[in-house]
Amino acid sequence: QAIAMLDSGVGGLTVVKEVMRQLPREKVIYFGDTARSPYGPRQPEEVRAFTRQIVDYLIQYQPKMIVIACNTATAVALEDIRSRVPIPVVGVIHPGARAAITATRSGYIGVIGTIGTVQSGAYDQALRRLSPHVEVVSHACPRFVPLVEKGLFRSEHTWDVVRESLESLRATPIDTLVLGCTHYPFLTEPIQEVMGAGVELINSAEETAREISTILQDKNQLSTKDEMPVHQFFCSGDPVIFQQIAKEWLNDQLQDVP
Ligand code: DGN
Repeated sequence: QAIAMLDSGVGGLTVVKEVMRQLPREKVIYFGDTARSPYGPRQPEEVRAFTRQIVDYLIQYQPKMIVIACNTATAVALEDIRSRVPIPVVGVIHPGARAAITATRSGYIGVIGTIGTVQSGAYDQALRRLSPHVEVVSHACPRFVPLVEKGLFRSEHTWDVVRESLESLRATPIDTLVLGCTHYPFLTEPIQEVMGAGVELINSAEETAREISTILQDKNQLSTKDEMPVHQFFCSGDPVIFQQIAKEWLNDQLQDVP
């Protein structure tokens, strides 16, 4: 049985990579809704409907778990999906919030994400539930996802966009910045450079993979197979660019993307 994962596009591959690293025996079935990306500017009801459709598709493979590897979808659809399927459903917001609380020294935490994620207030709530006195500065970066979906991780234009988008955050006293969109770890280098070494970036993928591991362990569902799993990747849009990005990002973790 596989772990089924979904995102609006290639962003969830940042979580896939960490699952492959921490849980190399687990088979992953991934769906990237590249044809309808970005989800960020869409209405919550629409994102919920898209998420349901993808889960209905993935559930045919009889996975042992669903991972919503998209902050925007986690923010508006996690509870809805949990109520619809009889298997564990993991989102990326709670693990990211937990990692940020562990990392911060000053108690000033920045969160960057899509418009949908920032407007939902999901990170503010998750962070304050864990630590009521924390100060949260949230900021939407709607120009990041389209660049990542085109595979433009290191272009001059990308650096300019990152610089412009983070300008207001640089003026705040945050010491920790949550990459509250699974696409953003693709831009770790420019984001870290622009924010400076004094700001720790939080990629929720690591913590999400740990949570997946804990749940599977508790349910005695960790794979014990000796042979390496064959993963499956699907996308709703252009498979060529998706495959290129998946190959580049997952490189050594992957031999071929079917
Ligand atoms: N990767 C998705 C997220 O984590 O919110 C988002 C993106 C999008 O479609 N804008």
